Amino acid sequence: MKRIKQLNLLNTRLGFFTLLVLLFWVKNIFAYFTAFNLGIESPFQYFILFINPIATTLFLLSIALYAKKTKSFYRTSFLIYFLMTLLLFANVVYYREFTDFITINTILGAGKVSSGLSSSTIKMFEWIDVLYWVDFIGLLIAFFAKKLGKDERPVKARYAFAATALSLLAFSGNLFLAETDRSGLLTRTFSRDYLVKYLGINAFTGYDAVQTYKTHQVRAEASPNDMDEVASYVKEHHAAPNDEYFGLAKGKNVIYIHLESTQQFLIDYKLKDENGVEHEVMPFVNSLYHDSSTFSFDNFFHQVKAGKTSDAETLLETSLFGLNQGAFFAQLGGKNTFEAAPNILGQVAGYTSATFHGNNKTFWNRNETYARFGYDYFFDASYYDVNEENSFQYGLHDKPFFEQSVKYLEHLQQPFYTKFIAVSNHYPYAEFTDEDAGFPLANTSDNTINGYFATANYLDKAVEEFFTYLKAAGLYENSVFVLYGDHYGISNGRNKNLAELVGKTSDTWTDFDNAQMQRVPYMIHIPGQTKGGINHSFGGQIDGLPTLLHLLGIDTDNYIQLGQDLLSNEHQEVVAFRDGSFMTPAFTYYNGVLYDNDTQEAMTELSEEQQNEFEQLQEKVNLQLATSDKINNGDLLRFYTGSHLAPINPDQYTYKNSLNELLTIERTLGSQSTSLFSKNNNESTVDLYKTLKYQEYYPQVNTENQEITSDAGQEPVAEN
Ligand code: GP9
Ligand code: MN
Repeated sequence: MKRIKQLNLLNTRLGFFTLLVLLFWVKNIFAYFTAFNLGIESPFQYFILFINPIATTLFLLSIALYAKKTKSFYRTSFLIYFLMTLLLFANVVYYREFTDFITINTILGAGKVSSGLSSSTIKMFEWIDVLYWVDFIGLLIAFFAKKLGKDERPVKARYAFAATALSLLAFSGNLFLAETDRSGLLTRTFSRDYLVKYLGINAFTGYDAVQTYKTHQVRAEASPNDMDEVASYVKEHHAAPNDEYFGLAKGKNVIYIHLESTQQFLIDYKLKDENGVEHEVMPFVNSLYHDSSTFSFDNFFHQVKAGKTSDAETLLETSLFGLNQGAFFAQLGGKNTFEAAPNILGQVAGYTSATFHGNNKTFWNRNETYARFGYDYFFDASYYDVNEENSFQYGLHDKPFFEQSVKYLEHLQQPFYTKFIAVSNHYPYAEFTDEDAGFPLANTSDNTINGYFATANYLDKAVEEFFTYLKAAGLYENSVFVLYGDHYGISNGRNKNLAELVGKTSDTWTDFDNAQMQRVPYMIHIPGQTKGGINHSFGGQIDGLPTLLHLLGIDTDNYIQLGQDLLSNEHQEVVAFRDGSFMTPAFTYYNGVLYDNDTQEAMTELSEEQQNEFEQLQEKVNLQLATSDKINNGDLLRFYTGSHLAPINPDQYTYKNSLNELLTIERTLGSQSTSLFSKNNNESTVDLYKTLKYQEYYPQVNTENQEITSDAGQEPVAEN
């Protein structure tokens, strides 16, 4: 009898180990499909999802294999299995409430968890959750009832080692596949969803633990003295507001419009189709650009790095840089103290703040970062009707995005500070396949470039429709609009293919040209005033916040901002790129080479005077970047009291049930409510929104003599 038992595979240590690995794997896959929404887009991603629990499960359980004593083998196995199950289970329950995964900070702080838990602990559990524990309990019972034999023989060390080695190998393979599908996964950390989707919950938690530990170390070393140094730097560099413009937009609503991947060269750009007919890419944005109510800038540069969109948000809303490595939002957005625009405007001028964006809230860790920026509301993908037809990899397309946003916007108390993050004009600039197709594609050897103009045109139309609504609804006149490009759309690696389209040649294209391409649109449109125009002053995204605050009549001298008001007479025209390159009206310093902007040539020999000037500029740039890093890495703003802003409690922002919250506020305020809805006699303005597909703007002509397909470059026959 004993013999038979021993032959039974499950009664051996290796058999038991294998059983645990298999059971956990199944549980994990079950959770992937029933509890989480991971946005799987291809069979390849399904494959990665299927295999990703294996490596870490093997690794963790293999630890028990090293135990010699019988008791310690089984104890360790059960313990590890219990902990893995607990982690999975906790994530399942947490996700149900927060649509997010548990971070080490959440566990340590437990603020968010407990605030969610306390309100409805019981409600958070569902019967199905029992499934995560039945196997564990079943195994325990079987074990103590001696149905599961104890194997007294230790696993040979080389087998234990082989299991660990196999798990590491499996992990490298997993990581390789993940990187093939989504490069920069670990360096850029797009979102927690991505880490789980590609590497699994255990790996995500481990990764998060390492990151948390690293940031904790740096922070622990920072002291209030560091803050004093920073404060004196900021004081010295502060550019006083220009009286002519200070307060020009005081009290107005702020509407930021994020023009995804839009470069300055698209402004006034006309794309020639194959018949030589020119098509203006962004006619509506151009009309704003040339309007005397708009402060437009044509030497404005993006300053982002790996955090792309989120870095632009950091720059524009905190006047600090992102990090030189990785995404700032992901690494520190959920941990740091900020003096961000929504917080300042909320506390100083009574603004209500909201971000609108048709992607999941955890992308770029926005949900955690926005809470620390002081955003009252965040309408992410969960607030929109997103389906396969109206969306792509990065979320809801721009036309339905703006259209569906207004049902929330109309309930915001005024004045409000809002940000609309469009996304359709995002790499890979895929051709529209429905009635939104029609704008001509460029004809280069690079499909990414070819599609760029059509998606930018789509964005332009989406913005125009939004403006048309705002005018009809009566929000336009009392709002100030900030339109900005977040970063390049065409990367330096592709620019040679773009050269011909921007009046250059690929043979003579240099890094000088690459640097010039980092210009992005920046315009502040203030209906009713006429002091605008195209300003040629050199500046960057870091300068956005003081510029805007001064226009809103808010002094910035007590805030820790590294940029300078672009309209100030004291504004210095030195634009730092995140890697230490820079741009001034006279020089371009890019990838280690200094160029003369007039000759566009590299300056190989510098006079002593030029050398000095160069060194001074470089020092200035490095100091600005280093100061930003010091603030961000040391979380120095937690020590700063000079701004007199009350500290933020990020746990108060859950970004759930926001519409209900807004309606309650409206009701409570009654006749004092300043929302558009209330001002409109409690009637919705949603019906004022008109949206058309491209082919409705440009109906196809189809007569006997002429047969013109939509992509043959037909001139528009109707604008509306
Ligand atoms: C994703 C969107 C795109 O939500 O904002 O971000 P990007 O890839 O441009 O940084
Ligand atoms: Mn972007």
